[in-house]
Amino acid sequence: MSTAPATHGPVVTTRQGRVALILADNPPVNALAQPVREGLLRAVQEAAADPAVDALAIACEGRTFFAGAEIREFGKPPVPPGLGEVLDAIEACPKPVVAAIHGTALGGGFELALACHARIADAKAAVGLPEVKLGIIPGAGGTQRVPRLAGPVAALEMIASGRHVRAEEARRLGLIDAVAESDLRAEAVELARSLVGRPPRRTGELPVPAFDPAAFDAAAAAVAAKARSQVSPIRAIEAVRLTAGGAGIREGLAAERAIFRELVGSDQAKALRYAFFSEREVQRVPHLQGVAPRQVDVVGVIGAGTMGAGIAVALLDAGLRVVVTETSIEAVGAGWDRISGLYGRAMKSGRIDQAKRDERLSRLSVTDDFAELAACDLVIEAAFEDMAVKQEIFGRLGSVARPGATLATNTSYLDVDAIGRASGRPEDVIGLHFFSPANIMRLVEVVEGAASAKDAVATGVALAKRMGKLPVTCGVCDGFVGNRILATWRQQTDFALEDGALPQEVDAALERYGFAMGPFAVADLAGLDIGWARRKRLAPTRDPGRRYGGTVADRLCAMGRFGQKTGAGYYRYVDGKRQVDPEVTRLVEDVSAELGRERRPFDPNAMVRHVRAAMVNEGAKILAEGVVPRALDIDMVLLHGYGFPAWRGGPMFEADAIGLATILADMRELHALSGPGWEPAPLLVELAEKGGTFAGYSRTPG
Ligand code: 3H9
Repeated sequence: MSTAPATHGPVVTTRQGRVALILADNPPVNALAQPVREGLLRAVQEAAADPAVDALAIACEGRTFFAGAEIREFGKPPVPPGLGEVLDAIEACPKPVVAAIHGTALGGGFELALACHARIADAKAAVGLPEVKLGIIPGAGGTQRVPRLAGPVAALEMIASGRHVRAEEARRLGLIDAVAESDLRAEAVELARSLVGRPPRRTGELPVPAFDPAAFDAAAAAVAAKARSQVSPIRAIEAVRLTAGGAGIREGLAAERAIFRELVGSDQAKALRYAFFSEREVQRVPHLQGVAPRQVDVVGVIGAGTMGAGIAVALLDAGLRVVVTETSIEAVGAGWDRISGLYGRAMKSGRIDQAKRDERLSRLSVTDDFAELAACDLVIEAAFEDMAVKQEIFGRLGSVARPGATLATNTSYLDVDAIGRASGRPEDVIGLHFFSPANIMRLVEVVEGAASAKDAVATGVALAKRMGKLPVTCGVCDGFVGNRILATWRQQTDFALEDGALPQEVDAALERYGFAMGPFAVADLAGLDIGWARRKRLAPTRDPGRRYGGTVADRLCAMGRFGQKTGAGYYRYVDGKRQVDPEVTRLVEDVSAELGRERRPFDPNAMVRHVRAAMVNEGAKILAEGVVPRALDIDMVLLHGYGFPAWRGGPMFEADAIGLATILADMRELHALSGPGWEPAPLLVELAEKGGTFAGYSRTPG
């Protein structure tokens, strides 16, 4: 081999003395697409055969080491060489091969590193096997090689969670051999050189370290319980158990590969691939393409309640300067305590250290002087959810904020247009609907009012991204996308109580469907009083011809049962533990009798079908009204803000997969039971009748 670089498509080999440095470059994330696999195979074979080469180092250009298999190739006929073949060549290489990891080595990328004879990573790098999040299991040795390095218990935890493991922890677990001190590539080459003359340490040939079988069983049981109906974590247990049980590497790899192949074509994997790509697509808002956001350095937050404090923390975490306003000196003190309290908790859990906390709080000021908002480029109002309160604030804000500042309301339901008009400059006004706790939850609905300037909306999107959030842009309607859909399907669960179900039965059915928590347990956690206040406010304008459904909740509230915080709600709470309450059972039965509704045996499947149909029907209305342009926008809201199971893709995706004719039939059944207001949406009828899908739907403008 000459010392001139040898190029095989996206893979180039250079020589560092007697070490071949193999560099791959496949932007943006070095996915192991076919040309990369082929290039790597040839480069490794050449270096192995080259008498002038003693050792090999594999590294990547760009922002990261290999981020895994090319996901877009899944479901298509495989084109050789397969990743397994490439990894076999690396592991079998008679000369030492070292992986130099920067960025993230994920999935097949980390599996490639595991097939090398040693691994070095830079201090900021992370490794992981996130395949379960795509509905599959590692398919190129991850389930077989990680247990041989880190032991089966740690391996199971890592594979079933799909979490990223930082370099230092990876070193402690034995997954990598060294953390680079300064120059990753030079140190990788040096490491390769130091291994020359020793027999290569092949991960696949290592024995599985001794472990406690009871600990493994406990970890497996925990994984199975958490997975609920998601298949991939359960199948991952199977593959790791095989290694733990002493299977040889060949047998293990074959079994792993068989499970991988089986899962890659499954409905859950398809849904999770859709969720992966939609999460990225949703951030490309068609009508905002090319619109430059406004510059934002200082952000104001009006109100330091739970929501305002959470938003302030998220802004500080993103490196911004933050001015929080409150209405009195006492409230300023309480606001400061709330915000620093959140940092206190973050420190306690080890998420940040004292220096970081101090630096973040140094960018915060809390004041009772509204005029200080004049210094802000963007202001987020997080005051009480009341139109009069918000309009009064925006009236003042309109004159205090500097020209060109973006003014955002964190409303969950209220009309952003009416709030915008009160400011006198509605073109600057948008909605930024955060979810509680705002420093943790990823979803933000960016609400575009009828008069909002495009660059104001783009500014909201850009700020949310900068905060590490997932912005979904939508138009104005009652409850926007998420709360509007939630309101409809929650009503179906309320009806179910009146028609024969008990809260725990409904919760169990929806948890089996895949929600992390059933709706009544969630209601108890969130507090029943807010919904009660809203129902009382809307009571005078409620259509008496429509089924109500709120009677059970109203009665609970009238008894002072506001949920977990009062020790009782749909359940009772003893020492913080949720328990079924016979008093609620009686109350539910009494309400049915009073309303004259016959209590029938609860049919969980029917209820789930109705819940799903209600979601999809409302989604169809949202699409037809142009509140969002694409079905995927709706799915991403439900997945990231409402606990909808990701492995179902989202209600609109699932509806397409089931077939819209079936959903329409469910909706007709639901209409018959629930009465006026529950008619199938015209778009659902239209698409079902012509065999269309929501994914294929695009609204004719106008
Ligand atoms: C696997 O490896 C199976 C093996 O066990 C067995 C094989 C036999 N493929 O997220 P970003 C795209 S399964 C194709 O915005 P970031 C992404 O769509 C795989 N495309 O960047 C986006 O495209 P666009 C296991 C991919 O910096 C662009 O790259 N690996 C892939 O915020 C930038 O992505 C994973 O599951 C891919 N593998 O985050 C890792 N990855 O610009 C998945 C990304 O058109 N990837 N793209 O929208 C990630 O977690 C993040 O992308 C990463 C970077 C952390 C790497």
